[in-house]
Amino acid sequence: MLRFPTTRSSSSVAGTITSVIRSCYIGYIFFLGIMLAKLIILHSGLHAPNIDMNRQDKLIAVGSVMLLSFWTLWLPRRGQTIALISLNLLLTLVIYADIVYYRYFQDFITVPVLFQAGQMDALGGSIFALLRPTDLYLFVDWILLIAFGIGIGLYRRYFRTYSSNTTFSTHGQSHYYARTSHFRPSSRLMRVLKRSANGVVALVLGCILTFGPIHSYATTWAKGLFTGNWWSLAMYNVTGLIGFHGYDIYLYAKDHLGPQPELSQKEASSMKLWFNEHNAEQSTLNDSFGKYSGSNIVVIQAEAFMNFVVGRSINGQEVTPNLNSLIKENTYFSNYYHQTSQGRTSDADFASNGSLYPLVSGSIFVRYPDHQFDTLPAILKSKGYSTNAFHAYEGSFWNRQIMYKAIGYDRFYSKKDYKIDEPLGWSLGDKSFLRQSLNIMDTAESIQKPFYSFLTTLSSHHPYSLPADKQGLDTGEFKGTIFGDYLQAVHYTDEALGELVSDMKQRGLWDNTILAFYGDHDNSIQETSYYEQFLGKSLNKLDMHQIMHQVPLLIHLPGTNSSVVDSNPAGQLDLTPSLLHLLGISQDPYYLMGNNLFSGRERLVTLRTGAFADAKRSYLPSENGQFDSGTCYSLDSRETIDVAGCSTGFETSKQRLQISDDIMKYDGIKMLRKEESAP
Ligand code: GP9
Ligand code: MN
Repeated sequence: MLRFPTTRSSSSVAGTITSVIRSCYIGYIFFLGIMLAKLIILHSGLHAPNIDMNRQDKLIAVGSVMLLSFWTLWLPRRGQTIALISLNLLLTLVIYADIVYYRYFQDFITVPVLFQAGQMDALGGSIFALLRPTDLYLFVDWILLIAFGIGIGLYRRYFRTYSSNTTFSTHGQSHYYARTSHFRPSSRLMRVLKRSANGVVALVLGCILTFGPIHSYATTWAKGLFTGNWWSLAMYNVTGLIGFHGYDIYLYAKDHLGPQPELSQKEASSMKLWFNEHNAEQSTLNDSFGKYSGSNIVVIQAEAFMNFVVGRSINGQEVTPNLNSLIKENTYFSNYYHQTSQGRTSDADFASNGSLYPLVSGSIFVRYPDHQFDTLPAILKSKGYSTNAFHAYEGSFWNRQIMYKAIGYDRFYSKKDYKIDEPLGWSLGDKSFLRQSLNIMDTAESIQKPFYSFLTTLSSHHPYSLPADKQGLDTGEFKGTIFGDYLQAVHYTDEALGELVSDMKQRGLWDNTILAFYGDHDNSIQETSYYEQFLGKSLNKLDMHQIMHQVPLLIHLPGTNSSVVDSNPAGQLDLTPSLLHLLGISQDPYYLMGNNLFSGRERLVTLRTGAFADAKRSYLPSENGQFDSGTCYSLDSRETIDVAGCSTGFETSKQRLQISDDIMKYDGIKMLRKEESAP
């Protein structure tokens, strides 16, 4: 703390200011106020769903600053001042780094970002373009503090010169020094006790202010966020910036630090053995192996596009006329399952491109972007393909811009790369999105043929409300319901698919490109009555299970126009092994858990819940996870059969999920590769 002689002559403005600063309460409250102001400045620069911070958000902000700083109240005054100034410096830098990073990536800095070298590439030389003159508001307190420090310095200098010429100087030590240097032991003890109590009060208050509102958010509108953890911005809206970083550090520590879980040699060998057997089973050198070698690949993952609409009409109008006519000339998998979990779109993406099961909790994209995987883009890139991902939304959503780089895409075209000439729903309408994406992959100099392009549509996202001029169906009795809106949205996306196919034909891409089109997951509309009304029949548990878990998969093979309908169960994990097969790329060196859909073998498809389907049966697990409490159905009779009939499939599925979970947890592919390359 700054100390001044407190003689009568010096008890001026500066004396008042310094005594105010000396008061630990005022200094601390001042610090909290400044940090709150800075967090409000940060928030006002985000285009966050919550435009303004509400009162609870501000309580969380103050509370979390208190949690970071309560301990400074235990320090003597000089130490407290130094600690608060240091904390201010540190927090201001964190806030500013987040502001600049957010301007480019629409995301906050996380631990994996810090650890992934090259992550900031994209910022590169453009960092100066991201700075704004108004950023200076963040540093106003520093400027004032420096000015104040200089002022005090000058004042002291002046006062010393002045006092050396007066009788006051002969008094030697100031009153202040006199006070502080002659403490009685009891008053010193009192001060220590008082400081301790202050710190504890700040800690308790910090906990209440932070965790009270967070708890109320997490149990209402943000339910499931801490397990789902789908988007940094959603997390920020619940926890505030400091809470966001705290939780991010906690997650990282949980996954990476502490006693690292190690896979035993025995488990590693059995994992390796499983893959050896699986690859041997799936590799089939039949006629279709390599038949389309060198073709371009375009994969379209369509938002909430379910299978029950395929081939159906409403009021005499087909819901998906374009997909229906494509099915007449291409290969259609009529019992294709989505295998997603909490990671929704990102799970479908990973299952399809990485051929491993999603996590029970959270998204692989968010939790393990730094783990090693064998992915379709990376494999194709190693074979000379240009690999690009396209999705006209914020690049940070589902951590895509980090993950896409990690899994082998040359470039990710996100919202900022599109002209928003057809604003629709969250972003750009699918018609324009597909048109612009095709134009990019066909004409961009950086994209050489053959190419692999992965496109994720968005217009048919929940809650499915399209403007009137985009509604092409007469949904009759469903008009005004979410189900009716869903049919409209799917119909619109189907039109977009139709336009893309014509465009591909016109550009001469249809005959040298494999096109795969599939839905990512269900539409979250759970009411059985809608489906019964739409399909005109009553539905049992198995019917609803299939409706909610099946999405269409269409594969166009260049040069063929015969219709093949494959009704054997299949799933998203099967996409990568199947496309590799068509291109003549052996799956042997890779760790992919899906089936090769062109091997001609019978298949078993496992869902994340432990449900499975093979050619004859379908098993639906119970909530308690016990095998016996689940239900086994015969797919011929569609009636329940003795659960024992599903025991082998249950064990197979359990083993698959376990292996996939071990790969995630132990960074298993990296580990197996290391073993392979060991002498
Ligand atoms: C947004 C889109 C939607 O980028 O992928 O994700 P979802 O909410 O369906 O998981
Ligand atoms: Mn989705």
